[in-house]
Amino acid sequence: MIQIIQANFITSCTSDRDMISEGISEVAFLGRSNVGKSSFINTLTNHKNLAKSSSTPGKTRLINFFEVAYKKDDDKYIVRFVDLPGFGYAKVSKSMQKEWSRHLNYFIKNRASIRVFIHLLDARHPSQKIDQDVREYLKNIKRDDQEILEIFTKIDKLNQKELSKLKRDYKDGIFVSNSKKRGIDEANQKIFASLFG
Ligand SMILES: Nc1nc2c(ncn2[C@@H]2O[C@H](COP(=O)(O)OP(=O)(O)OP(=O)(O)O)[C@@H](O)[C@H]2O)c(=O)[nH]1
Ligand SMILES: [Mg+2]
Repeated sequence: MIQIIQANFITSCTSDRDMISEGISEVAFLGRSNVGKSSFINTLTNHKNLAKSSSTPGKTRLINFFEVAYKKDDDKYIVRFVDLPGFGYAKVSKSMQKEWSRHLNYFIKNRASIRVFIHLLDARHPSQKIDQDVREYLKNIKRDDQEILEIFTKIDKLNQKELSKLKRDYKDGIFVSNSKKRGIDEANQKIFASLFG
């Protein structure tokens, strides 16, 4: 039985210069703006407002770090969750979007502590161009000691038939609802397995 027994906010980093030091294994959450990254961190850790979520896209603008303690049998494992700003948020200026993506790209590629990339996709729109691009991008930059997990959010918005089809189409996917707390235990087991084998 694997459980998260503790989670707390560490810090927010705005640029490469104020980045916190590495060393502890990290899980990076990425995906389109509004897909439910921050909400997923909250449901995984069983906290209401650890990561700030909002119905307004573009809520997360900094790189936010959380310290998380997993418990398995009698052992405790400390890791970090990293909540990243969403891609494709239209309501900021082009130059700001460019600055963000440059900064994020640098972070994702150079952060040695990242062990797991969590790519979140909206269960209702699983094959958007931007997600295909993210999938390719992650495959290309992934090192041997890193894993990628694809998590489909908002499955509460699908009917049974649509969900079955999605599961057939994405055999390795993990399917969750943050609002209905579905799929969360399985997600935690898979994240833990990706981190610690
Ligand atoms: N129905 C439903 N709504 C969800 C689910 N997960 C998140 N939401 C809603 O989707 C909206 C966006 O959620 P966030 O967690 O802020 O999304 P985000 O990916 O962190 O967004 P950015 O920080 O802007 O990149 C909020 O209104 C959430 O309540 C889910 O599983 N089901
Ligand atoms: Mg967010």
